[in-house]
Amino acid sequence: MMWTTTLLLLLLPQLLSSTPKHLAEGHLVDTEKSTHYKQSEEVSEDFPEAPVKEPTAAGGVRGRDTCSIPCDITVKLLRDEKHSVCGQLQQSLLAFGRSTRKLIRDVMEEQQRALDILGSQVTELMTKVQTLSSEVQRSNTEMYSVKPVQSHGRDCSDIKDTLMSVVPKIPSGIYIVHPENMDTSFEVFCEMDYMGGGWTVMQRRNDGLTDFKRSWSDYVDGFGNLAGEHWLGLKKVFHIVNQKDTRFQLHIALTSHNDITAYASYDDFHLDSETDFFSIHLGRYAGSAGDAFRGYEQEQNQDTAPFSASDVDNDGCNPFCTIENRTVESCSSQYNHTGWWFNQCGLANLNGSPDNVEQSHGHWTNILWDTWRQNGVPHTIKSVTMKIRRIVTNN
Ligand SMILES: [Ca+2]
Repeated sequence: MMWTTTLLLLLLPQLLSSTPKHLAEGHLVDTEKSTHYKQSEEVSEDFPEAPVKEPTAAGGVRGRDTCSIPCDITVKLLRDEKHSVCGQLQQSLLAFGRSTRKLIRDVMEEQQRALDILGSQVTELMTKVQTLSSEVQRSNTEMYSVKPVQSHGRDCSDIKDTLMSVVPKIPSGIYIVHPENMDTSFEVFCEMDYMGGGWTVMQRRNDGLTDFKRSWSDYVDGFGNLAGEHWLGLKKVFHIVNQKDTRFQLHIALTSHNDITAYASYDDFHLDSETDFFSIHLGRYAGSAGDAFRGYEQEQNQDTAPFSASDVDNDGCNPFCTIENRTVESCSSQYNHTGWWFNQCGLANLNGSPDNVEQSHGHWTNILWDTWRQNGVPHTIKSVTMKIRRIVTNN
């Protein structure tokens, strides 16, 4: 005990002189501060302009033997250095943030400019498309005289007879007709070039763009686009062909998918009134496509048959027919819900579709004129028109 006290007394002055001031004042050099110091030392390598520390300073904290500079100065220097490095880091970070924001802004502005250019290009293209569309429409209008020609007549034959003496060439197109004994006038497409002209078109199928799956009332009133596919309407046709002192012929022109043409012509054609479901009456046949209206056997004969539609059944299948080993209750339903003068269903249905599809969901959808064949196989028909014209009579 005695020698320990003596030793402490001997060492005390030396201990007091080497103790850092802040320790003497009650401060602690904690591990956090040591860590800061080490970090500062490491950072200073990355920033050459920062004051370089004498390595001995570290030793100064740890051991009194190498502490040549007073420790409080060392700590102050280190703190200053830390502040300087932190300041520089902060500046760098700020600068980096600023340049990043600028970069993003620039990229966004560039993309916006690109989008603006694309937008204006799209607008320009749309304008061009619209211009082209209106040009096409205009040329169609000119080609087919979609705007009705302001010359009236009872039907296209009547108009042709009237205009023939005053116009050198009568154009095909849409005309206004007003048959005898009818309250109103309506538009029709007149073919003025085909076989001498004067034809009133009562049906046309050529591109499949018009839906022919229609109800009775549509087939009575007519539908479609007169310049393209259409069904003029049973009522209008009835009034045209039932005018006083007139007789009409019916001409059916067919084109196959391999562009072969054929026709069927009937030298008399008229319809009964709506009370009798617009039953069809046909005269003598002439042509190259065969008489599909009458077919080969009496039960196929559609001449004098009333008209049927999907909602009005006059098809002679009552309660049903057996066709190609199939039980058919409604010919209209079986033939894709089209309207026609079906009779058990018969060999003709010109309201079928021009699409080259043999069957669709068990229905027969094609344009049917079954007597027009090649090597025993019916032609696939891609277009058809039915048109009527006055027959010159002596009385
Ligand atoms: Ca039936």
